[in-house]
Order: sequence, then C-alpha cells, then structure tokens
Amino acid sequence: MYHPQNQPFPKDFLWGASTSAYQVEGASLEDGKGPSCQDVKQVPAGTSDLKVCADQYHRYKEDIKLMAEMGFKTYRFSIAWSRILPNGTGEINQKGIDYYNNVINECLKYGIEPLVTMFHFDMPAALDERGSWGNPESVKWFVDFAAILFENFGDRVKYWLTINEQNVLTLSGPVIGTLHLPEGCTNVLKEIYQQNHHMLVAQAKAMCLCHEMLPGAKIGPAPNISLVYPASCKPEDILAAQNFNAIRNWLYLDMAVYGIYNAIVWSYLKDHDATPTFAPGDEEAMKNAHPDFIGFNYYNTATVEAADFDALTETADATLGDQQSGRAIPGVFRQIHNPNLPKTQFGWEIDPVGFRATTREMYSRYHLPLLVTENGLGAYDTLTEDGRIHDEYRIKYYQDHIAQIQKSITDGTEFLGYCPWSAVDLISTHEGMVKRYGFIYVDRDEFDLKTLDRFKKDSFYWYKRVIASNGEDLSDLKAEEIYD
Ligand code: BGP
Repeated sequence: MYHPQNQPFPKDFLWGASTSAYQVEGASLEDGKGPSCQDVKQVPAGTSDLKVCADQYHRYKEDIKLMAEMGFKTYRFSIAWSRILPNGTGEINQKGIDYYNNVINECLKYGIEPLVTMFHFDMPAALDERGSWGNPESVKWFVDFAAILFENFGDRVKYWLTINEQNVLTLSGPVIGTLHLPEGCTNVLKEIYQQNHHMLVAQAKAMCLCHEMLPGAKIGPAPNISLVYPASCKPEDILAAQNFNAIRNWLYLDMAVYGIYNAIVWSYLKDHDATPTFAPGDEEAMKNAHPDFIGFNYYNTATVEAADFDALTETADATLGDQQSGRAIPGVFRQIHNPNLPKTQFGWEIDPVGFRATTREMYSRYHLPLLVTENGLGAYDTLTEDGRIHDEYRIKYYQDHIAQIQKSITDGTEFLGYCPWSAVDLISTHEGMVKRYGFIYVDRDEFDLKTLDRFKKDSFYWYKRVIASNGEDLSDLKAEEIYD
C-alpha cells in the first residue's frame, strides 16, 4: 500500500539492541556459575567454544557505556539460569545475582531500560540430566526461577521476555545444541511437542506470576516469526504456506495470546500420534495468561511449495534446517529458495518488505503492540589498520528494515521498539565468531582471543544518528560523522 506520507516513530520508541548470555558473557564457569547445555555440547567443527565469547562478564561497563554513546533507550540481554541457580533449582548463587544487579544498574545509570530475556537457549546442564523440558517438573523449575528474577530484579526491570525463540528450540533444537532426547525415545515428534507443551505452560504461568508480583511490569513471548509465502498461486502451495505458517509461527502466538492450540498444528500432531499430554490445570493456566506485547525476532521470510507425501518420505526430516532455512515435512510443505530475494554471506535470504508484511499480519491476528527483539545481518567484518570497520552492507540492511517498520507503523501497526541483533559481536548459534552481527566490533578470532578490545563499526555511528533523529534520518553515513 502506498502512503503519501509516513507516520513518525512513536516518541518513546525503544531503540536498542540485543545479546544473549551464553553468546556474549563468557566466564562460563566463573564465580559459581554452573554449566548450561551450551557449555557441555559439542560445538560444530571449526567454531569456538562458549567459554570466553565477547567477555562481556568482565567488560559490561565498557559495553554499556558504548551503548549509551549510541543513544540506546533499551538493552535486551538474557539472564543465564545456571549463573543464578548453578544446579537449575535449589541454592542461589549470590554472585550471579550481583552480576545482573550490576548490569541493570549500569544500564539505568545511562537511562537505558533493561529488557530481560528469562531464557535464551541455555538450560542448566543439571536440569538436562533430569530430562530437560521433557520432564513435567520443568514447568515448576522455570516458574521458580522466574520468581527469583522478579523478586531480585523486578524493582528495576519493567520489560520481560519469557523464552527466546521457542519455535526454534522446537524445530531446530539439534542445530543450536538444545535438543535433549530421552534414551530409547521412539516417537521423537511426540517428545519434542511434549517439551514444547511444557514450555508453553511454563511461559503462561510465568506471565501470570509476573503480573501478580510486579503489577507495573510488562511481559511477552519472543518467538522467531516470519511470514511464509506460497511458491506460486497454485492452491496446493497456498495450503502448504498455511501449514508452515501454523507450525512455525501461529502455534506459538495463538497459545501465548489466546491460550489455544492452533487447529492445523493439532491435526498434524494427531496424524503422527504426537499430541502432547495435558497435566491437570494446564488448560486453565494457558487461558489465564495474557502478554502485554509480542516480542519477536525477524530475519527473513520463508517460501514453501506443496510437498507430496511419498516423494519426500525418504529424505525429509522435520528437525533438519536451521532457524531460517532448509525445512520440509512430507505431505505438509517443502521450503524452497525465493528467487526474488538476495542472500547474506551465510545464505539467509534478505527480505525487508517481508518484515512489513510479517508485522502487519501479526498485528491483525493479535492486536498487541510489537517489540522487535532481533533482526540483523551476520557478515564477515574486517578490522582495518586504523581501527575501522566499514560495514556499509549492514547499514544498508538496517536502512531497508527500519524503513519498513515506519511503513508498517503508517499501515497502523503498533510498535514498542526495535532491538536488532546484536549490540556487540558475539558467538553465533552454530557458525562461530566469524559470523558477526554487532555495532561494536570485538577484537578476537575464532580461536585466537587477541585483545578482546572494542571498536566502533561504521554502523555504530550511523545507528547513533538514527536514534538521535528517532528514525527519521536513515540516510547514508557521511565521512564527517565518523570521529574519535
Ligand atoms: C536467533 C537467536 C540468536 C542469534 C540469532 C542469529 O535465532 O535467537 O541467539 O544467534 O538468531 O543466529 P546465528 O547466530 O545462527 O547467526
């Protein structure tokens, strides 16, 4: 839709950026932190482990100061469960509480609103040993952990996110190192969706608890949502797109917002004898929970065609593919490359217009304000001799995506803020340190930790001006804007 004039960004729009504990902090076993599933997993060949990452645990002051220099209104970070509870339940590690108190206070010192993710891919290893999300007790483990967070940080944290990318945990667990299967599991799909069910109930209970304990706070989910296009206008392709939209996107939001299972997904699970078992009270808990906003990560859309059941049974596997690509389920859909879209250096399609389409669709379905909790470009950045990183490709990516947010605002979508991935370079989920996303460059390689010093990328100066102009000035960076 063409609008003769765009609406401005809201005046209290939350500009910022995101990170997650296991990818940025390092200090993986320091000051009493217990191991998480990320610390004990086998990292993909050729990629760094997660022991040091960007060393934010020791450098949070420097990082937050740089974020303040960019003019951040918010910083989205996650709290490592096993830093607070080394065994996942039981005794609290005071040093973990102290660390996050320091991070929160440091943000507030600069007027930066802390936006806290309660769980970002890092189940305590001790709980993995007890069955992880497959154990019905995991609901209580998570709610107890949530209570500790609300109690200790709720006086200063107003914005909370429950579980990062629950749909990715469910659909791509093996790729990001989170899938825990019990020995001898014969129906993997059933097990995965039982785990998913426990997460949905845990999230619902945590949302209710947040509203009870912290009446002024706001809480929402943070799935990875991206619209699924049909490969053509063939009716069979339309059905395939509806299928994948339901499985990838709407299942998570229908449940978070309305407390109901998406009917298409339920029938797909029924076909595979994989519907989850409800514990007494689950249904009520899910119906009682009401998020205040929808947090969501967007990288790119997906495109699918109809997938003949017989042709695919040999090769397809619902657990293959990463967060953004390579998925097929026999008789349900098959993901294909969209010939209209370019790709990043790491093979993810780039679709800013799809960002607008995704947000319009979400807003019409759920009528809640949207908070973008991730969006960004992973690329090989180069540090020049004079300490610069000329990442004009990242600036271009952000120009195009932010422009589409403004168009979506003009379409009538309500937005709370924009937190691209990532504030600082960090370790990717499965592609190591070389896949950089930050506005702030971290001087280390895949295996050589070097100085870990911070450098401002060109995108740092550009984003600073975007924030200062409240999204009005997205023009290219000028040479004189790069200083110090
Ligand atoms: C999302 C995750 C993040 C992050 C990002 C980029 O799926 O929430 O943790 O890493 O994707 O993905 P990657 O690191 O695989 O490039």
